[in-house]
Amino acid sequence: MGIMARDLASGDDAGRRGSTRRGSTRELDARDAGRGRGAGTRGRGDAGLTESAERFFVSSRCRPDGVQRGVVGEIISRFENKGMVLKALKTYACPKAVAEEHYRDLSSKPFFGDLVDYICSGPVVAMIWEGPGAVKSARLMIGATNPLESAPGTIRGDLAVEVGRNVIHGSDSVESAEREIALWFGDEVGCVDWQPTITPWVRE
Ligand code: IDP
Ligand code: MG
Repeated sequence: MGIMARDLASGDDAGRRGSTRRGSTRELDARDAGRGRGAGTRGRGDAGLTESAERFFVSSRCRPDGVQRGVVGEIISRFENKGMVLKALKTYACPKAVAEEHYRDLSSKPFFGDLVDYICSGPVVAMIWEGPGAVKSARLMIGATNPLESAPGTIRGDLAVEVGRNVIHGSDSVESAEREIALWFGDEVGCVDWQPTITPWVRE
């Protein structure tokens, strides 16, 4: 079973911060994710995953300074302009347990505590983007972890200067994307199964 934000957040905390969950929540787990990849199939919770498309989890970590700089719109524009499809979006006050689970692979790092505190310190805008090769493509668009080493033209290269304030998180593999989608959107709130009418002009 995938771990969901609602499993990690305490009852009151989840109710207050998790906001607008549906009455009946559904969980996206590895089986669901796999089901979604079959040709012509639509697994529950797959938010419209198609055979040639990957989903990609992005959280634009906008603290008050980031919001004032308008980086959420900038980031959305970049993925939209690339031709990726926005499948889900929500503004979220991240509970500490979700942040710790999200970054569990970094739990031994000295900056782990600061990183978790940072993610929880202001609103996070979480998104699911879909498109062919979306994970690799979006990682290229995001740029290197250290913004001073991110190429100009990348999101971090253009919008950030500090590794601890590098504006955006992006999944580093298809597997982590599915894990992160289950964690942040397991209840499917904000997920929409749709394709833009312009799709034939963007994809063969
Ligand atoms: P990524 O965000 O490019 O995938 P990761 O290695 O997964 O990079 O690290 C997650 C986040 O942890 C980074 O985006 C950054 O905010 C923070 N981080 C990584 N390395 C350092 C560091 O050496 N010092 C402070 N923060 C770091
Ligand atoms: Mg990472």
